[in-house]
Parts: sequence; C-alpha cells; structure tokens
Amino acid sequence: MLRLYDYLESGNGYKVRLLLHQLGIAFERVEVDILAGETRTPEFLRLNPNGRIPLLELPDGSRLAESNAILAYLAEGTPYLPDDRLARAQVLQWMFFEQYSHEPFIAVLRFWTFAGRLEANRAAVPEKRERGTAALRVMEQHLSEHPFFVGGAYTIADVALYAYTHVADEGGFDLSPFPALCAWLERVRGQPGNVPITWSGA
Ligand SMILES: N[C@@H](CCC(=O)N[C@@H](CS)C(=O)NCC(=O)O)C(=O)O
Repeated sequence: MLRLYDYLESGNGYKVRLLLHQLGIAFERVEVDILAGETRTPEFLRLNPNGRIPLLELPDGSRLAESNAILAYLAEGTPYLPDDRLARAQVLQWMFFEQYSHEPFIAVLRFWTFAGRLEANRAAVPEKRERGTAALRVMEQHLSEHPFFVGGAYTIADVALYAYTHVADEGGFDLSPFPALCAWLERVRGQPGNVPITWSGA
C-alpha cells in the first residue's frame, strides 16, 4: 500500500490526499507534526533530505517528494493528466506557476497566521500579500475565459491550484474581487470525489 507522510493542515499534503481519493487509491497516512519539528529529525531527514512533507512512499520502498511531482506520478494514465504533448506541458506550466508565483505567498501567509508567526514576520507581510494578490489576478484573468486551467477539463493543474486558493481567506486574502476564480472554486468543489482539506483518509 502507498504510504503518505503528511500534515493535516498542509495544502501541499491535501493536494495528494485529494487526488488519491479521486482516483480511489487506498493509502496509509503518517502524520508528521511540522510545528513540533518532526520534519527535521534525523529519522525523517533520512526519508526526505529536504525535510518536508508531503512524501509518498511506494510499496517497493521508493520515495517521491514535492507535491506536484507526486500529483504527476499518480495522475499518469488517468484523465487528470492529458496525453497530448502541449496540454501536458500546460498542466506543468500551471503547476510550476503554483510553486513559484502562488504557494510561496498565499500558503506562507496562511501558515504564519495559524502558527502565530505573523507578528514575527511583520516586515515581510506586505510583499507576500502583494505577490499573492498578483497570482490571484493571473488566475482570474485565465478563468474568466476558461472553465478549468487546461483543455476545458479538470486536471492536476486545478488540484494544485485549488489546494491553497480555497483556503486563501485563512491567510487574510479576500477572494470577492475575483468572481471567475470563485466560480472555478465551486466547479472544483463539485468534482466527483472532492473532499475537504481536513479529510484524513480514514
Ligand atoms: N515544494 C514543496 C513544499 C513542501 C512544504 O513546504 N512542506 C511544508 C508543509 S506545507 C513542510 O513540510 N514544512 C516543514 C518544514 O519545513 O520543516 C511541495 O510542494 O511539496
């Protein structure tokens, strides 16, 4: 059985949990408390030298880190990852966008908020807010002309971007100026097998 090292509040972990549920794949979940430093113990660093969850362990013992790489691995051969060369690359384009232009701002402000670290990082907040809002604007522009990110259908690009966007308010982002994005959130929520971020697989 697949084993997922995970932290329930994590949007990066949620991406993987959500896709596993939508694919109907059973898995064992191992909770790693990032606030208690459990990702930085010698034991965990032996599993993932980068000291982060999510981490997927395959039945043969191989391991795969980075949420979006895990999504690509799981989605291979399914409708969630198109076969067409350009469409596949466009899925990757949005997943790289998520990691470089979205997650470092939207996810980090949410993390600082719930971990009580907002005050300690006060000087960095305005830039995070500005760059996160810029990412939302890019999404809004695309979604005002397309129902999903690639090829008119739900793919792992939507999974990757949904994870932290649908809880962006928890980091203080107001989504009301982005109506096309809000309509897309509803479409994603309505996909078969959608589960909330708090779903633990049990
Ligand atoms: N680019 C990575 C980011 C993973 C990441 O930042 N994980 C956080 C939780 S969301 C973590 O494990 N933090 C604990 C730590 O840095 O020690 C991915 O997409 O999987």
